[in-house]
Amino acid sequence: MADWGRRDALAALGVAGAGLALPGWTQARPLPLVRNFPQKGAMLLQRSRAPLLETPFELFDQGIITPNDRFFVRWHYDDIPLSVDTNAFRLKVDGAVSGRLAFSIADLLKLPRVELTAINQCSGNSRAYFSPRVPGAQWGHGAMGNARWTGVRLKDVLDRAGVKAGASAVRFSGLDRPPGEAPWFAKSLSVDHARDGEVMIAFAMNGQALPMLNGFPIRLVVPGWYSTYWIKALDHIEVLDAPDDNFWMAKAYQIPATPRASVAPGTKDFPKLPINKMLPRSFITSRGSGPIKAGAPLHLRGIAMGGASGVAAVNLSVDGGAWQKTVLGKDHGKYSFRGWEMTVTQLAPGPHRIAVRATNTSGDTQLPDPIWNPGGYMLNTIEAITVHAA
Ligand SMILES: Nc1nc2c(c(=O)[nH]1)N[C@H]1C(S)=C(S)[C@@H](COP(=O)(O)O)O[C@H]1N2
Ligand SMILES: [Mo]
Repeated sequence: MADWGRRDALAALGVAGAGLALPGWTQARPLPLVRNFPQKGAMLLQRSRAPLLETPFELFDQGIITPNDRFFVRWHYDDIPLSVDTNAFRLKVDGAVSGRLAFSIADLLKLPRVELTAINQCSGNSRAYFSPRVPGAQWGHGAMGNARWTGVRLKDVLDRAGVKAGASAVRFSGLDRPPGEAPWFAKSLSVDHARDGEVMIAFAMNGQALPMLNGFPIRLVVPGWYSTYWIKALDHIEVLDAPDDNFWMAKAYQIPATPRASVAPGTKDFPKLPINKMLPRSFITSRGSGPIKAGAPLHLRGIAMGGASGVAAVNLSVDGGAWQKTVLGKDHGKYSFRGWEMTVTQLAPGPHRIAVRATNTSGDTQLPDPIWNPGGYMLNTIEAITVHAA
């Protein structure tokens, strides 16, 4: 509680948003580390109800797969499923289909299996680094995770129900319930996207059942798209014959229709569109603390993502110098984190700024200048660390 207080007080004073007053502030955010959530290990507590749990950044240095018990958690509403009777559970498919269907878990398990490693990243991952600050959960970089998902193709489920010609969108919702008259949490994809053969209904994560807080018994996986679309505890698929005008599609999760989803800070009126594909990002995870040896080789490693396409290259720059190519780790598919490493030599005594930049196979790259939008979405500015050689 004391930690919350300190953070809030600093934010209220405008100190946290200043960006230059507190060196190290952003790396040592005072969120409490808690262990009291079911099926979860030590997580940074953003909020208890509805749960918002952040993965401590150090974990990303341990490998490119995020363990289930350390995977971040985000729910909009308090009333979330705490247990599910898997025998009684049904996934209903209705709307503009030739036959309404209700799939049991056993029915789903009979469909062809698919497996894919993919990053689940919240639209507001890294929101705490927006300057000026924006409302919403002040996530550091830990509202993302990478897992091997096992499940069935959404297309196979839709084909069994028979999507009617002329259908426009497919809407998804889960077992969580809104309070009072609040709008049901539901997101939709175009029919073509829903039937692309990549979007999947996952029942396993890293070879195990999904943790309850990550969507047990089944969730949607929308590779390359922000996880607002990855509906958890999915129990209803509705095929629509017109574009979805529900609150969560038409009003929430809107981004500026501008390059990099960026507008001048404070701008409220701008053409908008629903958030969609992810962008390339990269991080240095081997952030040592304390001084490093001047003149000695410094080994650095980290992770990168391509976003909606694979990682083509990760480059590193020391003190604003030329971008040098790092060595990429094993390729686990275009939607997965990709490890990278590099040894930097001969750092003169003093501070050094080391920046890292990912470029994806579509040619999109990270830029150094910050972006801003009122939702605090899609931050993908180049990340840098400062090391001290002595
Ligand atoms: N049913 C349901 N699914 C949901 C949400 C939700 O509130 N309810 N939140 C979405 C958002 S915004 C995010 S960031 C991801 C988080 O997935 P995770 O909790 O497994 O990390 O779930 C998505 N799916
Ligand atoms: Mo999110």
